[in-house]
Amino acid sequence: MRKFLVGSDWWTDCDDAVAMRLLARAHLRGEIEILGIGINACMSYSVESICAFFHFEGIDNLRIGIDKEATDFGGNPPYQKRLANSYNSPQNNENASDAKSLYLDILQNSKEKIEIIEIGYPQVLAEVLKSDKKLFESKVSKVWMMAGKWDEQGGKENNFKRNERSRKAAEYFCKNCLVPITFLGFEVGESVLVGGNLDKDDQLYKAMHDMGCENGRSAWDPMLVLTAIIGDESEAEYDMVFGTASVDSLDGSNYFEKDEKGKHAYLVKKQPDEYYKELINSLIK
Ligand SMILES: [Ca+2]
Repeated sequence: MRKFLVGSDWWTDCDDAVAMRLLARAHLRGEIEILGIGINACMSYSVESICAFFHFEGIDNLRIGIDKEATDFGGNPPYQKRLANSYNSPQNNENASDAKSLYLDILQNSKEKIEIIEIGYPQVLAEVLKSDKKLFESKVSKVWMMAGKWDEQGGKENNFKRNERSRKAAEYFCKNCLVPITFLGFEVGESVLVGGNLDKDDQLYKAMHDMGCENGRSAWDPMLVLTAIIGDESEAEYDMVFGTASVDSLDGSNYFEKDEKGKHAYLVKKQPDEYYKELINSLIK
């Protein structure tokens, strides 16, 4: 079975929650195994709320780590407080592991190769790579990232450009990671609005309602996660543009040098938006 480490900002936006629903369902169906989750934006209720979310999905005892220094992203998402208050979570920000230590521990102790999904800021990934490049390259077979804006040179997207740490981490990670990376960019998910079909007693509906997005939200994170679960970009109905991605740490802008032998690729939709929307909505309902 394919095994995943999952990084998420689990921050103010609810597209992470839609993505986590896809992951939870795939995990419960036995298609994939989630080995651990690393939260890379630290809010008051981060660990408690993600723990509560997975509890209501039917998954307890997930290993959850958090970057406790990442308190500088701002925002105060109401869905997290509501989730945290609705379940007495055994894990919280105080007793959770450091995300980098969690990743290193899981990589060190895994006999098989692991895939990494990142739907948030890249500083934990960059720190793991920096601290043990050999381990990373021997244990990680592929990285799937929602990041960047690839329909123009110099494009800017939140996960890379948010603050100095995310910008520096993005530059470092793109420059130094020799493991293949598939990027799903801002331009792919923006116009695909998912989650408008949920029942009102569904916790995911409530999270989206808290955000004012109960009629649907851009599917950046869900589209990336679903592609990773399928495990084949073409089967997930995307073309791949291969080459080498880079990020300028001064302003977070991203660039792409096309090369058929490149280790990086960004995704281009093969189907109209409606195709991805209906598929994701059917899987999260
Ligand atoms: Ca996210």
